[in-house]
Amino acid sequence: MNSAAFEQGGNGRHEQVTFLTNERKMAPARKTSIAVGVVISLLVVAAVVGFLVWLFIVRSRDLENEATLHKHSSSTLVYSGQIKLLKPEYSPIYENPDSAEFQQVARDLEGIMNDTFTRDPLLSKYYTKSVITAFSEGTLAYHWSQFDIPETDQEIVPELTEERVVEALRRSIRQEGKRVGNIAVTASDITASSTDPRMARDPRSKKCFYSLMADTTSKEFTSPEHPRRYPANSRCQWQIRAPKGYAIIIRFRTFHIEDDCANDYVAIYDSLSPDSTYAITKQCGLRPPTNPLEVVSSGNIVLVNLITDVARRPGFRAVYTVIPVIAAGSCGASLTTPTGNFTSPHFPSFYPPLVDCNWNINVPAGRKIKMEFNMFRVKEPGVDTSSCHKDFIEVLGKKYCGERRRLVLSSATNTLEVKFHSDESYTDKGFRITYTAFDPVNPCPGQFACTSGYCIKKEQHCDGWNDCEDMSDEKNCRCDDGQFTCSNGLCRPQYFVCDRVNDCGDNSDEEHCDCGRAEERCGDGACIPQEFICDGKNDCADGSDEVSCAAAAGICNDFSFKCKNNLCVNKVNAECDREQDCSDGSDEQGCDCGVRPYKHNRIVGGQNADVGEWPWQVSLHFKTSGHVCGASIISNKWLLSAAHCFIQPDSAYKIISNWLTYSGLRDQNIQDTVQKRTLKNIITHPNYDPMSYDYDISLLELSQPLNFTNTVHPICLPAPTHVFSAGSSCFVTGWGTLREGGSVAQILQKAEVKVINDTVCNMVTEGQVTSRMMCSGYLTGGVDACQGDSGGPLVCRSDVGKWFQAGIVSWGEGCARRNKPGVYTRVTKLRDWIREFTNI
Ligand code: 4AZ
Repeated sequence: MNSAAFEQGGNGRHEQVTFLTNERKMAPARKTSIAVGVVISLLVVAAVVGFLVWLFIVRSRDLENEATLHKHSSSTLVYSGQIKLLKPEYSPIYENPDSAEFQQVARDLEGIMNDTFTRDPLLSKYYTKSVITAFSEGTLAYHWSQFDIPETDQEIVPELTEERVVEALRRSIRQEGKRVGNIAVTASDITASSTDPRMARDPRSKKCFYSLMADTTSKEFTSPEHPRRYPANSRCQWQIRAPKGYAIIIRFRTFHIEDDCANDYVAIYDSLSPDSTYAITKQCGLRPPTNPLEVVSSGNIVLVNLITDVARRPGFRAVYTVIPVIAAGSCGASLTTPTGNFTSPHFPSFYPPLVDCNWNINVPAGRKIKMEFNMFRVKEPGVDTSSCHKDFIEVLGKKYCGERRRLVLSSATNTLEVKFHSDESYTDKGFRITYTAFDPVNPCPGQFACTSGYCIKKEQHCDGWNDCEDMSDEKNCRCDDGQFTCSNGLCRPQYFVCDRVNDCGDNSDEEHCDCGRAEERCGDGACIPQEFICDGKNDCADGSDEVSCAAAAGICNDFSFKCKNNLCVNKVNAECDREQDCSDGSDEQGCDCGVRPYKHNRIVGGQNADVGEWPWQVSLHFKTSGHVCGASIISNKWLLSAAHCFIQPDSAYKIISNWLTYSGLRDQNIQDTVQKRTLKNIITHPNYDPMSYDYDISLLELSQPLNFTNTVHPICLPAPTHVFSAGSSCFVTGWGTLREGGSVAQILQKAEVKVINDTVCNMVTEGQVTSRMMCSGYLTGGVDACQGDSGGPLVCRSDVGKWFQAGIVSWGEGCARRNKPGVYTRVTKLRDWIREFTNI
């Protein structure tokens, strides 16, 4: 019964309680059987309790332990490299993985490797398999071996080094003799290096594996399903060969891989194994057509891998062809002209691995040589630029590597030797160098000669700015009355002192700026009493006394970020900073803006913008006059511009049908990616004042929405409380005139400008700026917006890499003049007005 009761009840504890409760009421004649029942019950109880204890205590502890162990998941190590075979002699038949010859030798070699690793006391525990993937002249066999380490043995991983794997192979081959079947192997010519297990492919499996033969014609290969998106988790490999005596050049015509190289990438090897010793490069992201990836091998083999995860992109289209090995690696020359230039081999394609070049420059006796690097990228992962032990250029006994923007070197005599060396791994775009002979007595005729070798305009000497880049133009200068003498000898305008910007470079203009006792400094340098900090009122003109107030968490003041639910965040620039600050998440909404889909590279120098570099930039064309003003994309239907582009004495500028907008444009004469739109509406600010240019802002509604692409993308609008701090670098872009009174640009121009302190801005404009305006540029002049840039954006990059529009090009006294920076409409001040009309 009990057991039946147990079985029926299915719950031991409940059944037992009922039984005991009833027991006390039973007659003595039935006591014995009851006692037996009790004993059995107690035993059952004990069993049940025991089971429960095991279930809840012991088992859960085991599960916990298991969970801890799961934190270290199992790992796979793959080592890939090459083995030199003395026999068999090389034959092209080994290039075909389907041939009986390939399969026979591959099997024999795999056998040697299997024996090696299964006999090794450590490696045998984790060894899974070895695969021969290719043969090339030499005879070189390419291999990889896989080791799977269970989660319980993770501490062993550091012991499974490439040295350990190579050593095991060498030792085994030395001991076992050098022959297996038809194969003869030397123990010394074996390499292996750790590689991403996702690159371990077997050519016999045929899955996304290709053998290509390069010749003098251009042939093409693409990522799977290109131009549609590549499949998730693609692991593809292209082995490319060329006839003996040739190298291979691969030019990627389109390249769009996911942006994070840890997930998706293309890796190229100067080998047929994904052996990191021979890696040429690893790339990901979206490359603009102006910055294509082009690589050159050192010999007649190259391996291209595509590795992807779940994110899918269009992938790539590449063309490949051959160049003679002699031409591929040939470089260097004897140069005797008084000026000239030279580049790394195949510039701007990647230079090949394994080259050594010498340039010997010789100019007439009595002259010296000045050499300028216009472009310099000789960068390798993990190389310290102070040692440059891999690829380098050597001049005057010093090695240079890494990435440099500009560098000038001068020789001590009339000859100069430049050496370039690339080793077997990782190559880069290289360099372009120009040189000139100069007279050491008068190195810069009519100009000031910097110690750095630059020649600068005489007026730039002692103007307070480091034009020489080594300060040599600003040393030993006498400062004027209105100037402050920095500790490093620089002269700076007096009003730069204590403005919280390090204008001297050595911070001496910002020392001794303490406010009085019991006072604090505002962001703009003004002093306020300490008790005004975080008192809920704005005492500093820039609100810096109320921005970071712990006690005021959630309390709204004029400088708080206001969430959609009307709660406040007291944090500087809380919007779109990839951290959720508002409880309703509204600070991180509408943040698909201010990013440029194309990956940009410093190779694109100068002031010409690259394709897709400023995808929010718009050109406004008026009737038949062509470009007259700029604008920025703030949504697919709305553009932001200046009011003065439309409010002119000639009322034709107000007529919407007279305008055509061009988005996705770089070159005014190339309109292939352009999206042209007519206007539906022009809204100029009702307070716009054509005398003072106050409220110089307009909104343009498009008749048809824009399609966002790689070259058309909106800019982020800053919250009204967004801070663009004085001294920070921003960019202004446009097709405006290249100088005052000049003609407009054909190619979109970019200029880096600095946000100028409001007090300084007010001084230099003699009080003409209102709170709806801000200054940006340089007081030395030289860099500025100009006529035709009006309406275009001034954009600044946030800490998380998003671009925000700080200003709209509005006015200035001339262009790029000294002490006359550009004046911009302050977008933050008019942010609410923008929202009112556009709901953005
Ligand atoms: C203009 O006329 C203009 N230097 C725009 C910007 C500046 C000057 C003039 C700033 O459109």
